[in-house]
Order: sequence, then structure tokens, then C-alpha cells
Amino acid sequence: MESTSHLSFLKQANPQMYGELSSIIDSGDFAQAHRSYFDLCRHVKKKVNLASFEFQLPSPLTIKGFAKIKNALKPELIQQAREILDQSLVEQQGKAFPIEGLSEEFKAMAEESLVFHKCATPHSQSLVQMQDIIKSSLVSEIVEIVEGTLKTNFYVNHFMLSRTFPTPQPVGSFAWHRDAAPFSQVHVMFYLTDSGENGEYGATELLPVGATRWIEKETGYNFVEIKARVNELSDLTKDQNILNQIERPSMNAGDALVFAAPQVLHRGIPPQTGYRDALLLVLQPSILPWDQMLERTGVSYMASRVLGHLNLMINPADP
Ligand SMILES: O=C(O)CCC(=O)C(=O)O
Ligand SMILES: [Fe+2]
Repeated sequence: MESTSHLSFLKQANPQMYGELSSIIDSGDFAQAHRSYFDLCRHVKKKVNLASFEFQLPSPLTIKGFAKIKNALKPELIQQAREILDQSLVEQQGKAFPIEGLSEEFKAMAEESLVFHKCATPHSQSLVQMQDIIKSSLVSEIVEIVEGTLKTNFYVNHFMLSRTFPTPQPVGSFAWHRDAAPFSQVHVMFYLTDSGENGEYGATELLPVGATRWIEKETGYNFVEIKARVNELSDLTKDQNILNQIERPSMNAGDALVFAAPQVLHRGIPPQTGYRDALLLVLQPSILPWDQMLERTGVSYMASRVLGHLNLMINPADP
């Protein structure tokens, strides 16, 4: 724990809160640790940057839970990311990510999802390039939304490069779900291919945060296990006022979808033909700003986090 860079920064910033957080982490209650850690990040930010958030407009993530940012990733970076994906999938021969060490439930999901949803584990030689891509991808519009929502800094917890093919059986993140992750987790999904006007080449559907809460209250559907996920929300409710709120943003390659994954119901839509390529960044609160963190840590540690859905079991102060 001592070696982790932002935890030692925290120690200087607020020894008392650091002490409290350390003992929670040592107790192994990572869910609680994520909450305390988030509080602490906000506390430090507020002290450093007094009242700078007071004048900000409410974030679209707070109001709706998601936002689309156009042209976040430049064409040459899209191409680079897709080349890394191509290469990685060839090397893995369709095996995608390592599933050893996962719980039985995740193993089952991974195996079922792997049939149509391939996740790359980039070669170590590609990691420098990945770092550059990530650095350029977090444009100011995205940074402002995320920082304005969290009211503190964030860091890139991990990235995932994926290629999704047509399937008659959409499962895992292709059925309706909320990610069972720390509440403050934000996902940024860069489309590397076009979705098509109606999502025919692969898309994402989301339900705004208000309607998601309504579903939770009325039906109890929230962080349901993988096998119990529904493919259609109409299986949960016939209320048109809710169902009409489902959105399927039309995405061009380079556009980004920023969303509060634990707070809004969402699902991937597999393509009808061809395949969908995407780069997902999973963000979490941080003491230091994301670019400083990226500079300090690099991206190699992220390779072991391809299945970041396990984040509740990861020390929030790591790296
Ligand atoms: O593949 C998609 O469009 C959805 C991704 C997703 O569920 C997530 O990033 O949490
Ligand atoms: Fe998700």
C-alpha cells in the first residue's frame, strides 16, 4: 500500500482521513473503502480548489446519466486503436481475455459472451501506443463532464478494446444491466466504427437515471445477476412513459458515450452485420488529475483489469 502513488499523496494531504481509509482498506471491505475514498478525493479537491465547482452547471451525468460527445477521437487514433485490436485478436486466436481466476459466474458469462464479444489484451509493445491514444482521447469536454459530476479528479482505472459480432443470443453486457461497480464509476465508450442510423452496426441503449430509479423502485430490478438479466425492458414494465425514454444514440466512429454505468440501465446492441469496434475507458475518482496519474503509472497495470466489473473487489487506492 505504501508504494501506491496517490495513497502517499493522500497521506500528506490529510493524515487523519488517510488513517481512516487505510484501516477500512486493511479490513478488506472494499465497497466501503470505495465510498470513503471518494469522500476523501472530494474533500481534498474542495480544499485545494475552493468553490470552483459552485458555479458549474449541473452535469448531464447527474441529470440524465449519460452524454454523447462528438468527434472525441481523431481518425488516426481510431485507426491505431483498431490495428492494436486486430493484432491482439489474431494473436489470441479468438480466445480473448484470460478467464482463469474469475468467479464461476464471471467465467460462465465470459465464455458465453466470448462467442460474439471479443476483448483484446494488447501486446506489451502496444502499450506505449495505448497510453498515447488514451491521453489524446480524454478531450476537455469529457474531462469537464466527469470532473463536474464527481466534483473531484478521476483516473483511468482500466481500458478495454472490444470487437462485437452479430449474435442471436445477446448476453452479459448485451442484456439490460447496471454495472455492479463503485457508484462513482464512469464509463467512456469510444466508438471505433459507425453505429449506423438505427444501430444496425452495433450500438448502446440507455435509460435515463430517473426512469432507471423508477424501474428499481417499482420492479426491484437493479444489479441483477447475469443469468437473470432481461433482453427487453418491456418484460419488466408496460409503462410507455418509461419505455419511451430508452435512447439508442447514433454514433460515428470517434464519438464517445460517457455514462454513469452503475446508475443507468443500459445494454450493448450487437451489430446485425459486420462488427462493432470500441474502446472503453473505466474512470474512478482520484486525488491527482488523470493526466498526472497516467504519466506516473503508465497503462501496463490495466492489462490485468480487462474485466473491470470486479472493481468492487479492488483496493480503491491502487495504483
Ligand atoms: O457494449 C456496450 O455498448 C455496453 C457496454 C457496457 O455495458 C459498459 O461499458 O458498462
Ligand atoms: Fe455495463
